[in-house]
Amino acid sequence: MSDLETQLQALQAEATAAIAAVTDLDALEQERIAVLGKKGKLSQILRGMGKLSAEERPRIGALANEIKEDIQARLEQTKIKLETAAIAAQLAQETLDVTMPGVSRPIGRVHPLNSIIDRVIEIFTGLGYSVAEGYEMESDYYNFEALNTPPDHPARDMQDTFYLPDGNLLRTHTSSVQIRHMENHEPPLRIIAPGRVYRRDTVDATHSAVFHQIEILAIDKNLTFTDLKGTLKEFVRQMFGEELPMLFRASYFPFTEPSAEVDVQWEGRWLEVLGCGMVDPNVLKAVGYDPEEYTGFAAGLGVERFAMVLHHIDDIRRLYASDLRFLSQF
Ligand code: 2NL
Repeated sequence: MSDLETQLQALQAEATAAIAAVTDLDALEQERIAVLGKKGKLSQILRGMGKLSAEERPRIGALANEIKEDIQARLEQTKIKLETAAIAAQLAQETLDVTMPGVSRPIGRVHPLNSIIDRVIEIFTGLGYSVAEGYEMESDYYNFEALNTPPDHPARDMQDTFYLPDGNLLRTHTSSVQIRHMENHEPPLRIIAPGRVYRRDTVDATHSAVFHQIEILAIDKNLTFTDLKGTLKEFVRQMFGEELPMLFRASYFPFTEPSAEVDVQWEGRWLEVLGCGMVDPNVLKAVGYDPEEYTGFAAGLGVERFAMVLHHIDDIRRLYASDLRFLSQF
């Protein structure tokens, strides 16, 4: 056997063993370069071909080709084996169990007070009203004086007010918003003023020192109590989802004349839902309107009271407790 033949057979044996021992694709590629690469072991052996006799050369050449093809086939087979194993390992690692329960992402919801406010705003904007906002800290003038409630007026005893050291106060109703709006706009106007208001009440099941009110106000030529009744009737129809028997009971507010409280019959019971009236001429005068030219109607409702009635809530404090067992019911 020629020297080259021995070398070639040794290379085949060595490469076969090395390829069989390889465990990753990088090492396999290194082995390919070491054996079959341009400067690899096979090329080195074949450099000795020049010294062969003319009759030996084809035989050794054929043998070299055979060995080369054998090594190539082993490389290719091992490559496929390693790639398949790599994919299988990756799949095993990334296996997704689609039957596993998902991660729960609780969806928030609108607080019952906000949902009442949203609904009332939607109803009145549908009737052509726009939302007006103002300040929670007010002067005596905007909260009382301009609303026909002079310092010695009994209404000031009825509503216990938070007075601030500087003489300002926390608004007891959102009427001040409407006074400011009237000062800055000419009639006709229709506005709705939702907001937080303050009273010095002792907190119990039906009283809170901070609560929410929505007032509505319309000013125009020739507005009458009938316009007020029609507006509130439509409001009640949309709010309760049906027409309800309504009772306008004569009442008193300093800023309206005449004044009324409105009861609706719902689920077999009479419920007081809001107060209303024709804007007192003194209020119109205070904002510079001529009461001979313009009239207006106004109404106010307590948001907490409405929420309690609509949702059968027994204690106003539940509305502020942020207890999800309560809130998630709405
Ligand atoms: C109630 C009653 C009411 C008004 C609010 C009002 C505002 C202006 C002029 C005249 Cl600027 N009136 N607001 C009128 C009648 C009743 O609220 O029970 N609120 C919870």
